[in-house]
Amino acid sequence: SKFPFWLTVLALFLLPRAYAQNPFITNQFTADPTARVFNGRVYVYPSHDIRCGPGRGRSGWFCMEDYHVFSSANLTDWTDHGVIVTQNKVPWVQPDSYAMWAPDCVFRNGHYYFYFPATPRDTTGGKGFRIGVAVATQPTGPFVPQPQPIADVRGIDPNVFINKDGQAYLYWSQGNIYGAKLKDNMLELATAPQTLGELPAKGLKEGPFVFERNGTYYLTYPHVANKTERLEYATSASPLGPFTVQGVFMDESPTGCWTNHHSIIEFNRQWYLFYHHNDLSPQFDKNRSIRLDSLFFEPDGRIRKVMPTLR
Ligand code: FUB
Repeated sequence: SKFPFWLTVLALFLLPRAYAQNPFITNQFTADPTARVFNGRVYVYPSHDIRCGPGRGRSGWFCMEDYHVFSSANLTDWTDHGVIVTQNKVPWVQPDSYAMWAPDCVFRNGHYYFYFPATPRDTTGGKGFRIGVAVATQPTGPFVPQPQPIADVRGIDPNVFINKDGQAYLYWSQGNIYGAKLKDNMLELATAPQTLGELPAKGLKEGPFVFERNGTYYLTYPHVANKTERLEYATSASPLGPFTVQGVFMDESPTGCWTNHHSIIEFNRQWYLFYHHNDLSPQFDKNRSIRLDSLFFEPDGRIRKVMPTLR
């Protein structure tokens, strides 16, 4: 009853394909995945792309009206927990604006804080995106939106990092990347917004995601250096910098999805990169889908380039 050699070869050939699973959410379009580990389970908070139509958003552009959360214990079987925040139930959001862009969610003091950008009803403080917070006691909600967006923040792509000393930081983008300390209530800035160091001067930088490993703070971000976004990173000895650019850890897509947007987690002693592409909508890159791949560090702390894997 020895296992035949040819069957071993066949199994080795088939196994990676059998387990490859990108894009890993296929029941809807998803983008901008922020992954977090809560209670030994991975939760992913992405944007939710839909198809625009007459009277529904701006044709040919991003169109998003709500957020779902997904979770998994093994990164293979995913549960869709349904809608957690929807545009017309947030008091400060312009109704039917279809601009619920890239979110984040963190846990602190018994509460889950969900940060999301959207366009406001009241533009007396200026046009453009603001960043709001919704609060829950479970990672799947119900999330209760705050009545107003965070004061003194204008921009998109919120990211929250909680340092090991307990201080929380908010990062966001508005062409460049900005950061500030958050108050303990997680709802207000404690310091004025600031830039973070010598990031590339040219080309859009957005989607910041900050994490710490072995005492080094990594600021990772999509950057348009050429035609489409590639993922780059910078490092610092402190959460607000100054950061020093280190390089690219995911190249531009050869098939031309204009955006990429990511997050990085360590789960069961392995690091993972969550990001997006337009696998389920090859003709229209504003209908995206989220992927994940393993991520590795060199012994000196540099991030090894991630090569996307596909189904
Ligand atoms: O999903 C809408 C926008 O596209 C995000 O806010 C950006 O980061 C880019 O992915």
